[in-house]
Amino acid sequence: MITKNIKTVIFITLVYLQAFGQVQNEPITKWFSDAKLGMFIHFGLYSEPAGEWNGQRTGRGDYAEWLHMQGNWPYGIEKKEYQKLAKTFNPKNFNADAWIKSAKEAGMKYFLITAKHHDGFALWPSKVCKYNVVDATPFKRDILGELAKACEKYGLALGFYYSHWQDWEHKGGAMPPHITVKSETLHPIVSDADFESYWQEKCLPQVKELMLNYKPKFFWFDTWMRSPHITEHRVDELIKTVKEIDETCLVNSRIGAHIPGIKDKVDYISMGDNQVPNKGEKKVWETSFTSQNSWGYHKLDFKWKDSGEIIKVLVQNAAHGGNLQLNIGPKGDGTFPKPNVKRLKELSAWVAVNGEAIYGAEPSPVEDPDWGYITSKTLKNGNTKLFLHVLNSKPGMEIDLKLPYAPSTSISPKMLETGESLYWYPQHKKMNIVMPHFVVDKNVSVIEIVLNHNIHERAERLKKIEAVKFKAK
Ligand code: H79
Repeated sequence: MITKNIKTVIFITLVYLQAFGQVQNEPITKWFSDAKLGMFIHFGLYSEPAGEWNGQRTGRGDYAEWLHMQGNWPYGIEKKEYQKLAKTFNPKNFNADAWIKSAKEAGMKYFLITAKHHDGFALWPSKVCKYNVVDATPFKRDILGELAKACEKYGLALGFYYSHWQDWEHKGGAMPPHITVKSETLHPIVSDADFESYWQEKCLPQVKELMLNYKPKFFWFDTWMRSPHITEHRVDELIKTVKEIDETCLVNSRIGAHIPGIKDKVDYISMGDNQVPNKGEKKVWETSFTSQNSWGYHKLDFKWKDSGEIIKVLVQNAAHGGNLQLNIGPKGDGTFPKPNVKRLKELSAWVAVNGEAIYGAEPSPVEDPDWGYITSKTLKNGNTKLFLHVLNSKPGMEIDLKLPYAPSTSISPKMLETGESLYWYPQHKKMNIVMPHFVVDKNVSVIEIVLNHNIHERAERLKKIEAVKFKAK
């Protein structure tokens, strides 16, 4: 009798949890906002020439993935000529397991790749268009399929960049406005009717194909502020194509960057290329940040960002509720360039000791200080833990932490990496903290502070008390 009752209680509880519990209420973007760090890959026919055409460095802008339009500067390369690259595309050292393993080791929680970039070439055996890695190249392997398997093995969420607007293979795909101006004969302006045929024949069917074949967790579509042909109606159609198959697959705002109110239609916001904002957004967001100046591997581009800069962007974004998507352009043989190998290892070392201050962390509960950034977590007991990310720390340097109220003297700040307790003294609504005499990390040193209360509740309560006091006056 008793066991029967217990069973009934458990059953009812389970039903209740299923229907109303946390699992159901969790937003579909939760994994993405917790992730903080992802890997972005630009890989395609352009990876082998890597920014060079006929012995000439490609033109203005220097984006290797723009070779089709930037080679033979200023006219761009003829389509037939560019597409010959497929005949020699053979990244024989490509190893999906190695890519995803290094992403995992560097602390990346998800993986995003150019399934199709502007040149219109597909990295999977698309039944929709033969201009793809299996039908058009000697390599003949399903790059996306191998990566999807590796992502599953290492527990990374998989996402696809799909160029839905620009497509330089299909006669109806959009062309960059500046190139059509230079050479109307090489690159004619596309009419809306032609674009519609591209949209129905290639774009929508390929996105559907990607959804069904590889079950991605998110898409990264790409427009800029002026993107003719991408109407609100077409954006709605594309979102529907994704969501009809999987409602939880996330879509980004650059599906229609120029459309008013676009942020309300999508799941997450994509900043402009390499744009690192000074404040957050109402929704979760990300910065796609490339390792060189170019996105695809460029052998003559030596503007490699160092790991210090990358880690600083990571903490700045985390403090404002955003992710960092670090872009890598693998070389034509399918391996990562040496500077990337080094930077991934440096990133890996930093997140190995400071990951707690990033993953699953919330934006700074107080305003940005001038010495760095702050993230926070709410502990199981409801109290707040703060992480102070101190940039370019110097021995014995003093930093001040402004709080919404006078700090309690029982607080004990510690270095997250070494455990060293730090000397500090209170001032009005402020903690003055003295940094260690041996610098812990020259880029970003993290201090952890466990408060014995919840910072938001405490601030709220104080505000109410102040309001009552004000009325009493
Ligand atoms: O995939 C990467 C870029 O290829 C793509 N978005 C990132 C993630 C992108 N393409 N164009 N843009 C972003 C903005 C437009 C840049 C342009 Fe230019 C300036 C087009 C012509 C002048 C850069 C420089 C591209 C060609 C030359």
